[in-house]
Amino acid sequence: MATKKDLVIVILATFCLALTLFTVLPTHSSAGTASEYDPWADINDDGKIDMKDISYAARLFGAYGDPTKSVTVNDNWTEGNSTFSLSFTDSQTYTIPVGGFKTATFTIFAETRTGFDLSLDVGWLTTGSLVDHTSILLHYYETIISLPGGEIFYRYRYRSTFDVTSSAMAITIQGNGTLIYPTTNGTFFYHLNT
Ligand SMILES: [Ca+2]
Repeated sequence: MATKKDLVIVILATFCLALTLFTVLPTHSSAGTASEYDPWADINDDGKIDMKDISYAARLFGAYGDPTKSVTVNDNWTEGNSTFSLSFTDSQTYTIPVGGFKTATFTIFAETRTGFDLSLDVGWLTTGSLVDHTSILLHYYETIISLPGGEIFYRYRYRSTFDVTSSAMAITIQGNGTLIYPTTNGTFFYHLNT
């Protein structure tokens, strides 16, 4: 003997079948269609809403419970920072293990009284050896006249994201201090993300 639950399943299945038959051109893209993909409705997480999702819900029709959903977060990241103080044309190198991450974002804030460019070298290391690198000149973006006698402070701000293609990266920041105003002070930040 058919139960009420069975009847509901039959009605739902019939409705879905009719829906399928009257759909002229099903598409995987949400563009140009009346309904948009909702990952919460994709019960089996296969990237499409179809009978498999609906039949699963139909089988559980009438059930009650706690609506809290378990979510797995795959995103993983780490970050760090360090201050530097470079005299004259000294340089500071940071070697950062980046294995297992996809992107590395580097941010530098610095201040000097020279007004010359800072140079930055971004290197990719494999088993400790430099396999590739790129050199970048950092230009100051702001001048601040803050001292008597016309001394000028220059501020630098840099941020860029690189694809990780090795197990470690070496970041070298080099100052361009003069004999008169030799010191460049700043902070280096890194953020690694999967
Ligand atoms: Ca699905």
